[in-house]
Amino acid sequence: MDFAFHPGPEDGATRARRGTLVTPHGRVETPAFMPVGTRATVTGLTPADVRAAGATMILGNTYHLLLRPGPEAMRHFGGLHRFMGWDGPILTDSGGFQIFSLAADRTVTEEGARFRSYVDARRLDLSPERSIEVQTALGSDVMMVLDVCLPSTAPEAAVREAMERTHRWALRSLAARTDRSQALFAIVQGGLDPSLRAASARFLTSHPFDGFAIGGLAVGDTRAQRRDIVGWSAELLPRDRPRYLMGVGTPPDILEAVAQGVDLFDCVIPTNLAWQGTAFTSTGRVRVTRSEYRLSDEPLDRACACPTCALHARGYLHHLMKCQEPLGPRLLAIHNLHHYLGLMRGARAAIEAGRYGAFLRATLAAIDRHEH
Ligand code: PRF
Ligand code: ZN
Repeated sequence: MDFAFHPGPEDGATRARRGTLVTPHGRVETPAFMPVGTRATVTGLTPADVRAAGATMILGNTYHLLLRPGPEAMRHFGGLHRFMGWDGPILTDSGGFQIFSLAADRTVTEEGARFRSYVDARRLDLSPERSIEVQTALGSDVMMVLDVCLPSTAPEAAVREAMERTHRWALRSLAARTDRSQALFAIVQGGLDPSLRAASARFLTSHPFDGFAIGGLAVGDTRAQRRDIVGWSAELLPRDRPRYLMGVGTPPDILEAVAQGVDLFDCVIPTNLAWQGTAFTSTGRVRVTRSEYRLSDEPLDRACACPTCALHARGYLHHLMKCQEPLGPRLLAIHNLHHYLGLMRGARAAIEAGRYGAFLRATLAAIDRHEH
């Protein structure tokens, strides 16, 4: 089965919408959150854990997998799905963001990026064509174009140049795709400037991409700035293609973007914060390492039906984190993913019932009451 997107019912009062992605590895009901499996693993969790938490689609990273184990290994194992034992849909990021945020000794020209591998100090090249070639070896269901991602604070001339190069690279990526069963999404850039964002959305949507992402956010911008940019960008994206907000964010960020018509999300926050001992709950964040939880009999979240909350008290999780037992972050990551994916399930049900606005207000109020 090839890739397709079926837009579904709209909320009505907000711009939130239901939808279904159809991919060669199954269907994804949207709005959806993709757990991040950067190095062919959602750290500490098995594919069965990730599935049980309610995930249907996960994200992998071209940049990390190019460095190790490399595309030859990926071809040897028959692609990322088989390699990691995840048989559901996978979206792979292009490496664009990682080159600009992580790579050492980086030079970027019109041709592409050249940088040094953190694994063995080799010089590596990543051009738009090479990124597509690697994503083809990974065999992901959705590939992303290589883009130029600057900090939100970059000067206007640099933001414009980066956006224009992103556009040229997007067209080169489209021309480089060989396997039409792999979808290809373009990435809207343009920093915090409404007219650049609009120009980027207009340019990219005049070409036959399967979906459109909003990039360049959560890189030094505020929540209010993100909301504005998502609004300007989402408005100009076609209704019949999925809209994906890259690398965002906290539950309020995500739920607000759903109200603006965004369909897809990924973020390392729920899994990374688990490793630092932070849980997301229906009443806000809980830092389980704090001494006040040492003798707590409470589960992380009374409203949560996850295996962690069914069996374990905050006091036990506190103990595991204090002892640096690997089960501690694992139990927290399981809970956090259940929480995020439960919010998305709630959002989808609320949209279908035409009461997304009320769902959004109630969910944000429950978090705010406790976090402030
Ligand atoms: N581009 C790519 N991946 C990304 C982003 C981007 O702008 C972001 C936004 N900060 C997260 N991941 N290719
Ligand atoms: Zn839980």
